[in-house]
Amino acid sequence: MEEGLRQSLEVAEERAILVTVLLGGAGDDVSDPLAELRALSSTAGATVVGELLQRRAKPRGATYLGKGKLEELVRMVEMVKASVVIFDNELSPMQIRTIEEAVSCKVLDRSELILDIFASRAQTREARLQVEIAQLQYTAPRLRAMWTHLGQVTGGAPIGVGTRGPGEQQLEIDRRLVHKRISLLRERLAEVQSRKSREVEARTHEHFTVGLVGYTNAGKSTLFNVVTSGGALEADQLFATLNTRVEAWPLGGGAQALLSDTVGFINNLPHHLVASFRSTLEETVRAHALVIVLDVADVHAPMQYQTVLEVLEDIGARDQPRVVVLNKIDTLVDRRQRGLLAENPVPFWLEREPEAIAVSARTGEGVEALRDRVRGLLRGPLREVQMEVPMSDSRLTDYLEKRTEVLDRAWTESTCVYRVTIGRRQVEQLLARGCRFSLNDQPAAEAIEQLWPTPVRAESPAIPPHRRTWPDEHVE
Ligand SMILES: Nc1nc2c(ncn2[C@@H]2O[C@H](COP(=O)(O)OP(=O)(O)OP(=O)(O)O)[C@@H](O)[C@H]2O)c(=O)[nH]1
Ligand SMILES: [Mg+2]
Repeated sequence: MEEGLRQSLEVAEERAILVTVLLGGAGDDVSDPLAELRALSSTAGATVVGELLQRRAKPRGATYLGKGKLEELVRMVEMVKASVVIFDNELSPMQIRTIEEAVSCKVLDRSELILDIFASRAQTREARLQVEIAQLQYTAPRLRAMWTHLGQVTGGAPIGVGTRGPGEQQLEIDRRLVHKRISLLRERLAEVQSRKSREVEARTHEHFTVGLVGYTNAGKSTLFNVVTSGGALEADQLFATLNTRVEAWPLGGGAQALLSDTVGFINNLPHHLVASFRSTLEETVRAHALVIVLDVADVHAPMQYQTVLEVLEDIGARDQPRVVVLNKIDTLVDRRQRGLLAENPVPFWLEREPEAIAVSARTGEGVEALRDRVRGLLRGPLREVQMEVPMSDSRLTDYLEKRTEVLDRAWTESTCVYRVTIGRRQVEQLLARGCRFSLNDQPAAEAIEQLWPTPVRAESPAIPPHRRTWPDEHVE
């Protein structure tokens, strides 16, 4: 191997060949198996100059690709003058090294590519710490395999691992140092996260919080900007958003939620990476309700939805009510005319998710229906009740006048007796604020359970038998 093939894992401005090995009939139903890797590569800044696809029952141990295909790859690299080969499959450190030796250029796998994108996007201190930990965990073993080798070439002189990544001061990485560095970074991250955790907790306590989730590029940030005062980056690239952003979402009728926009999900996300990004997803886990955004104009939407359900299950976001949003409906006619979609996907989705709401975050169509649905979730099922409240509590009477439907009012000497239509969450909120009142002549706290019996939770949507596991983070 030439010196420095893996000095940097960056692919920006490199000429890339994309490779995927479809194992055991995988990808038969997918029209363009390299579409996502292509999008990831261009997001990372690479220019795709060639693509190679192989179907195999299982990977060939040493080189993943079959012998003939590897030779084809070698010729292709020479012909198109590629400087990097990117695999959609996850490769072992040894496989990377062997393939690099064969093709005489840098070889990356999908996870490393995603890490490179995350590294170039991370802006907050927290995101940078998370990315660096993930890179050290995922990349270090691979670098070690290369290390011994490069050590011979350079006489043991330090080699860089990428300027955006772990940083040049870690050039002399060895296993012990990596461990040490990771624990230091973890400590720093823990400090940042405990502060954030408290903030999330306070928010959840005081407000109705809604988390926007979905596959990367589904349109979460665009929807976020349409319904809030905005400020989130929208871009036609994968992982445009890495940091969580929270803004108020006015729901009409005086109701308001706090909406959070966060990092998108992707199929086969590197486990270590997600493990360290879990705190970013904490917002999601704790939200009172989730809005799942789906790009229904994408032919891969069913796989993407499946990924979203799996990730939600994995991070423990299981119990909140969910609203499924079928986004980008403004593009359907055009996409069908151009032959990119065989049929209108909306009926398919409505059959699967009858409560789903079709919207276009771009044109605003359907956004009002979404708002009304979320307002319904905020209030919970409404009940007509009689509320006796102290006249002196002007905050409470003000709340009832502005945020509930008042059907009748009567006054006693010191109280006001309202007939209102109100939701359970509203009542709970008032109690949490320390308001004192009776409901249907009973103390409010007791009446709640009678008026709104806690429902027996329905089974959550089908989750495939395969569940991603969260390996303990380690460098091995
Ligand atoms: N035509 C159309 N384009 C949309 C719509 N919603 C989003 N887009 C476009 O889709 C691309 C991705 O949108 P984002 O809002 O950045 O997607 P995201 O889900 O936040 O993506 P990540 O942050 O990368 O996970 C952008 O180019 C948007 O302009 C829509 O309803 N119609
Ligand atoms: Mg976004």
